[in-house]
Amino acid sequence: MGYVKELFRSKADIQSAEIKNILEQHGNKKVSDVVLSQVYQGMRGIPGLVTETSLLDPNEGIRFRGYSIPELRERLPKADGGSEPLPEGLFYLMLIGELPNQADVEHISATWARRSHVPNHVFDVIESFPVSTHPMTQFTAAVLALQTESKFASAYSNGISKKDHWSYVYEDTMTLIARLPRVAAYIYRRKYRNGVHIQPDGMLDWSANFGHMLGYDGEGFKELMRLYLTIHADHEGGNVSAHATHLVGSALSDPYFSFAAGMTGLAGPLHGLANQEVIRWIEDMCKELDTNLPTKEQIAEYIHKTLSEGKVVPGYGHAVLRKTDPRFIAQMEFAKRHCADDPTVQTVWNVYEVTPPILEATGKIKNPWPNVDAHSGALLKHYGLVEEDFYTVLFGVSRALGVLSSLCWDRALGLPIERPKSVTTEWVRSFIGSEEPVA
Ligand code: CMX
Repeated sequence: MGYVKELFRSKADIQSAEIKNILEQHGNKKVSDVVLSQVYQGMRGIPGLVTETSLLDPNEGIRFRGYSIPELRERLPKADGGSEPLPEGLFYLMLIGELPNQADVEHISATWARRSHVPNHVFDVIESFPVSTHPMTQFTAAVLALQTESKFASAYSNGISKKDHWSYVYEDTMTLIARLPRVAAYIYRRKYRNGVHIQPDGMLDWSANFGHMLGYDGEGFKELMRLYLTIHADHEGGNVSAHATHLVGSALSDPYFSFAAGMTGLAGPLHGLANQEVIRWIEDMCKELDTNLPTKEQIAEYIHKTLSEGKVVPGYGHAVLRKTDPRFIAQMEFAKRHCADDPTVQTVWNVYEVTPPILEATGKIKNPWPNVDAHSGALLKHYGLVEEDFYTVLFGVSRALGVLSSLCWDRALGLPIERPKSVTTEWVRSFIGSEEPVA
């Protein structure tokens, strides 16, 4: 057993014992009151699951094991000559609960590089799709094709003790994360670069190697990838991709099945696909106005038009956040250092000035501020990655770090199958004491 796995096991053993005590002593303590509007409207604000890896504060934003994004940018180990955190370090932090040192991060990097070989049948599955197929469809199918390698699935069918589930889930997690950049880069090069593929470079860190396989070897892009793959990794447990992964995993579906479920959720335009939608929205606006730098007045008018057509302004709003997303701010800071003159970046900043008061004035949008997706596309575009259909795949590669480290915790803590109660409107009528439909 590698030392990270052993460390994880010892941390999980301690935490399992603590949770047992908590439940014995406080299991009947009331956590919240639930009102009918929450039942109908997406279960907002109901604390209904435990996710150890990160916690979201509506005003402050995300903290990973207690560390904010600015703190992580300072304190996580960096690549030689780089100034952005290595996502390997964030994975270690989410899994173990402590900041890693340089050697820990190098160990994770080396483990992933060693396990990164993708079996040929996965490429065959990708090749079986028409090239025009959306990259998220190809990506999700490729994750399912990788499932043939699941150590958890084969161990389970051979008969293993519940106590050992975590160990196989851990192995699948490490292998799946190791292989995702190669799979994603293959889809990119197939769809947008005439199938001319680039072999991995095992000497590079996970993000730099991903950039290399995509065809972007410049230092700026590698730094962007390190930041991007860090900040998109986790957003506590209730968001669609994290929750879907956790839910499916609770049936003891293996990490490949569970992650594929998370990715089909990430592919929705109200969640991860919003990064694609933001760039499309900006490009449509620029095309309509015949400019690459619309004025603030023109942007305001375009927002009103979007709202009047019954559409959402992509990249704005959030189910939990009530302030500007610190992931947006981290990208804005990166852009200020690397590409402040880029017209799309400037448009994103102008949209940021104009949008919140307009959304606020509608009186119904609870959070008028930008989320992570409002900025990411402009940065990718700046470095030449202009194919916006691919953006959600990048999000997905990053999201694997959070949802799969969480899945290791789920199995190590022996969390049961998830099965909330649902009710019917007929049940609600009788609950509120009405025999007829409420007029
Ligand atoms: N533009 C226009 N209308 C918006 C809006 C936006 N950006 N954000 C919310 N609204 C609307 C909702 O559609 C809802 O309208 P109805 O009452 O007519 O149905 C109303 O405002 C209230 O919604 P809310 O409670 O403020 O927001 P929700 O928690 O229901 O939804 C979210 C959150 C993210 C789905 C929503 O803000 C949205 O659709 N934003 C645009 C898409 C987006 O950027 N998604 C990415 C989120 C981050 C991520 O997961 O990656």
